[in-house]
Amino acid sequence: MSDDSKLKVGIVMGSDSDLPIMRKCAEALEHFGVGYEFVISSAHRHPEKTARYARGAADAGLKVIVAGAGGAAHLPGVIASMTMLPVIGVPIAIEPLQGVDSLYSIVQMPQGIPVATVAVNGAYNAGLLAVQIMALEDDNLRNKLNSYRQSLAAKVEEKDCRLREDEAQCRRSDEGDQK
Ligand code: RP5
Repeated sequence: MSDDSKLKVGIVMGSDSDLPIMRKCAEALEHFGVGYEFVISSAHRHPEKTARYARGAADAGLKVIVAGAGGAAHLPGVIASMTMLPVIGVPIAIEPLQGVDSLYSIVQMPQGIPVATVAVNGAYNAGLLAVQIMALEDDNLRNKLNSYRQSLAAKVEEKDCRLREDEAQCRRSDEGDQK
């Protein structure tokens, strides 16, 4: 856990094999100074633990749950069925279907119990979405999100500028070759 006093997001995953991907969610949260905890649970291997965690999450002070799983990935949906907190699902790519299975499992929640779904292995975006949800009631987070997006735009400008400079240099050297 990054900081108990700021614990806001539960990052749950079906197995430690999901951790390399789910760490990216933590990276996003750390960027915004949002506290989190990692939890390994499993809807099919340890349903009791999963139920306990989901049912206690709101009372524990969590605001959002991010749940990642691969294969027949029912973990986010099962958690969502046992809490009123928003749940963001991260489909994890594993063999042999490379995430198509987990994507469909998570995104195709039947009407009644929604799970927000990010891209296959899109754990960083799951963290960002969690921050956006919390920013609805947090001006400081909203300002940080604004700065983050401005930095994304600045990077695009920088890349475009670098590309044009390179092109100009290429044109100059082409002209020199022809003389
Ligand atoms: C899922 O099964 C987990 O989320 C993981 O993505 C997948 C494989 O788990 P391990 O066999 O690596 O423990 O429940």
